[in-house]
Amino acid sequence: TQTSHKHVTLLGAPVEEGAESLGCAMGPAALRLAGIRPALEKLGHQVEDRGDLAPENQDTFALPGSARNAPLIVGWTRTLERAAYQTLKDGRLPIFLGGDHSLAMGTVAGAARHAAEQGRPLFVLWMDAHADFNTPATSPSGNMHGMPVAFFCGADGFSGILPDDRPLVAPEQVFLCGIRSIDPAERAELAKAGVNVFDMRFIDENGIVAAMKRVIETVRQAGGLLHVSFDTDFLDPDIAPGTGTTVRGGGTYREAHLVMEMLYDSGLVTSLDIVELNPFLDDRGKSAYLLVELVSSLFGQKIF
Ligand code: HAR
Ligand code: MN
Ligand code: MN
Ligand code: MN
Repeated sequence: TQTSHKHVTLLGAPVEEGAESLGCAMGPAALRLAGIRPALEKLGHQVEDRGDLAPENQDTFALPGSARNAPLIVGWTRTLERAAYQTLKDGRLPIFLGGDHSLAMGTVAGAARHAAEQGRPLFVLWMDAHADFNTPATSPSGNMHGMPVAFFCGADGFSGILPDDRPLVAPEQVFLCGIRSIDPAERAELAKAGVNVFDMRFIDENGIVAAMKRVIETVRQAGGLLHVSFDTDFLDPDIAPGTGTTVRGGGTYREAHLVMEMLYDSGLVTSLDIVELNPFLDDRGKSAYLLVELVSSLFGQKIF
């Protein structure tokens, strides 16, 4: 509505080298073509599109262990950390158009710096089939889109990417939702760290509303800020085929919309990533259009 409109900034992050198969670099273009800007404007929001960002050059940086394309991903992390921090500081709500999920190393770190400056806790809602809690030491693939949650929770193995005193996110302030694929070492580290996990079994048994109520209540009671990181593969592959690492048994059409509707009603969301859309794998824009629909629900689109 006009009275509660947001000042939204779209930022394209065409990074694809954190994933196994290429194509995510076309994600920002596909989300724009599917109408993300007019969808937000129709809901009364003020929207600026800053176009696509480019990574700063880090081609001398190396990480020990298994981390493919680390120099490039580190460049992206530093660029996106600053972009997220600055956009939030300007009082705007950034929507990062991915790009593979490694981009959240930067976006969440930047949101964490902003939250720390505000003296408020940052919470992260991670909608995903995967936990993305590998490190260069545990990753079976070396793909850095499987690592961002471990990175911003402060796991070992990422030193030097950002200054050592960078604000982290406490694992207890991270909620993974929709999880149905975890690697063995990743599972062990995740449990040790104490990240909150609403896996698909929890959702099947209790409903997605129970999970969302817990997230929203926790953030509200803590007076926190909330970053939502939405991986296309949270969704069931039948409704969102356009992503590189589909896992069957995912979120349904209505579950996904309901999450977004509840988040809108909460008024708590302060930053957003839309990631892992691979238009090369999509079916005539089906996944891109669905993601734009979901963003509309997150920004106030009502059924009735
Ligand atoms: N766990 C696997 C790995 O680390 C795959 C995880 C990455 N896939 C994603 N991220 N799409 O959510 O290699
Ligand atoms: Mn205004
Ligand atoms: Mn992911
Ligand atoms: Mn995933």
